[in-house]
Amino acid sequence: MSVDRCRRTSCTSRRARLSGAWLAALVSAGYSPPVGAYESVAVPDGGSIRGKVTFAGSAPTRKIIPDKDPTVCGGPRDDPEVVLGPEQGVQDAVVYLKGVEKGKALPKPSKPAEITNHECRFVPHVQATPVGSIVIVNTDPIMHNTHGYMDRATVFNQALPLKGMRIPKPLNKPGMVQVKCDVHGWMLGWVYVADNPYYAVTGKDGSFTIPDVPPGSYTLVAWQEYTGPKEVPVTVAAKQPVQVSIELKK
Ligand SMILES: [Cu+2]
Repeated sequence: MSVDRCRRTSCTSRRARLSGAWLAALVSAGYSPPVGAYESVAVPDGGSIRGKVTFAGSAPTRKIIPDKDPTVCGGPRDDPEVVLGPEQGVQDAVVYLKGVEKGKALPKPSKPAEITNHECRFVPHVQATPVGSIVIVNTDPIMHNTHGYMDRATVFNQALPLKGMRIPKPLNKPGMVQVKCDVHGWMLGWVYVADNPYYAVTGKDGSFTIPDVPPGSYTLVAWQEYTGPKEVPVTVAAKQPVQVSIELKK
């Protein structure tokens, strides 16, 4: 992609440096050109997106049958695939604006995000954090092996044999990370890694607010682990709230 950019300007020598074997080596080493990177600007006239995510129908469940460490992990249970609150509101949906090029600065968390192995569940089950890092925690007196994937590629893979372990791991690439445990096959969690600040995780009633959005037209994505993503167009006017309702279904 940097080659396209070079075509419009004059950077023949840079193109030459990045050509052929060099570029292949960089790409295979995980390098991706910083094209389309998010730009931080002042947003004096931002509007807000307020909305509610709902689910059509009754909440499906999945059967969990722990086959290991029953004193910590508990017995068989039915876990909801969609956590529903009042009026079909969906808790723990991730809502975000797709492909935003500029806006307010990405927040710097006062401390890194954490995902905790607790009683053989990931707590929180769903979270969102800016690119940066996450601390993997084990509060159980048994071994967990926390394994994060993005598009089937490993993001982190960390054994935590002891209670009280806290291991920081980088989260450099934006996108949805599926978190599993290599010891307890039923454990499942999700971390949305954001490269722009316009995201939210829905509360118990399915509501969310995304503030300080530069006026313009966007694609809003609502994602839930069972239904997958749904995209809706949204237009934000200066200093105005816009209300959005999103109904998810499988
Ligand atoms: Cu585990």
